[in-house]
Amino acid sequence: MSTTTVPRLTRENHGRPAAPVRMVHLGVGNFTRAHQAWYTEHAPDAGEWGIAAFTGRRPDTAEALAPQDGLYTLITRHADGDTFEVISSLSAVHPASDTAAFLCYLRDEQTAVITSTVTEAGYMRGPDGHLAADDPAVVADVEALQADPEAATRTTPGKLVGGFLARRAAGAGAITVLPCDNLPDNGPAFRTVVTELAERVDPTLVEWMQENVAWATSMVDRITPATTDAERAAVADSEGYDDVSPVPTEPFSEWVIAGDFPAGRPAWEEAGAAVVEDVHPFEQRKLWMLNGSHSLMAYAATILGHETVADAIADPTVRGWVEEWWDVAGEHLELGAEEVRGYRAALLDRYNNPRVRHLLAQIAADGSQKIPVRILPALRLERAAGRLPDGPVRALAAWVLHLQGHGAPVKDAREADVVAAAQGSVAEATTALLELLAPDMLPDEDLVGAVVDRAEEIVVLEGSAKA
Ligand code: CS2
Repeated sequence: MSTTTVPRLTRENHGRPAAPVRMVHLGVGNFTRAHQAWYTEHAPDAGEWGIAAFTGRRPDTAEALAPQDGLYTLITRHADGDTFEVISSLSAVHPASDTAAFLCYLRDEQTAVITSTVTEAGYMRGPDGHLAADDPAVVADVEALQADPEAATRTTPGKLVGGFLARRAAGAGAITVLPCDNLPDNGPAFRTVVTELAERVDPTLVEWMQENVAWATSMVDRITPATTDAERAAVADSEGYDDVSPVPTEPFSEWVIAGDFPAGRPAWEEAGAAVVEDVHPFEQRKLWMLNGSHSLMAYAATILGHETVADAIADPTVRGWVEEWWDVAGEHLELGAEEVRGYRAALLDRYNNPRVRHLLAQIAADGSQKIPVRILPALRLERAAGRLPDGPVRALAAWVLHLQGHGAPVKDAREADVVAAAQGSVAEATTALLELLAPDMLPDEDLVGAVVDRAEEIVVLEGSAKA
């Protein structure tokens, strides 16, 4: 069946009626659609909790989903076949530039939760965790909001400050911000940058935020590759309708949430989410074990010529590097050894799923934001204990090589800074990059020497892989 002869997916022929908007999502992409929107779809009160989603880096999602009334197909790729499901939770999808719509939702007391997947870079934070106040986009947002509280903004913290100004003016009351990005302590991290931006725009707003904004924290997990024509064709063939924007994902999913929801939230726990007192042990396990090994493979394995996670983990050399990293990272987790073992085994199964084509080049993006939270914390703890294990050192070495032109192409929110720092020898590059992102780890000649050694090894293997 060809995609041109089948009807377009719409609410007239599929899914549920749009639920009233009670949540606003910032940064809608494939991950949100496989994760938060899927949990909302499966909550028993889904009919009361519509999401108004705003695009982030990919405005075309709004164009693709508008003719489909926000509907799309989630394709769950099991190792032995696909299952298809229409997700109806996005009641509206707007381009990031639609400030008027965003402010309108924020003025509505029915809006109870703001979720975000704006990537690590979207928080506009410096290496010390504070707002990157000198960043030109932040400066522009502060000036714009001082001049006009309804101004269009460029950054996520700026957008929230504008939204809170509107909510305060409307007297719409309490709201929860629930970040869904791969950052440690994402709630407090978000609160810090937004509060610091608010202080610059209107210090009285900070008081209002203290009384009215709850900052929840969450760990999110579901491996979700980008969509290709193969998925569009698979939906048309199997389901008999045309969906220009289906989302492929893996069967596994996890969401661990802590925080207060004074204005309510969907019953996500009924859909499999875990609501806990403290997200930290779960988030550390996921960030270090999953995301850390992802970043290691994204740099090191692309240098050896691998394209996907499944290709990379099937290579015994890469698998050995991943295991070595897990040995080190696992030592520092707050969870017990048994749990760490089980988690490692589950990760190997997930990585080995050949039907999830997860491109390493996609994971390689934004290393400046990822290496400091995925790899450096365990390396820092090892150095404090006087050790210098290969696992994290190799990940750092592979990232330095990547910035010097090896393996996956460089795409980074701080591309100009990190590429400039990576000039010169590996030793010089390592020192300059640590100065930029983790100055507390310097000076450390032994570490720099070890990075040089691991980098040399990788370059030798790169030569043999190409031969
Ligand atoms: C990946 C994550 O692109 C990346 O940096 O490590 O998107 C990863 O696939 C998700 O966090 C899995 O939950």
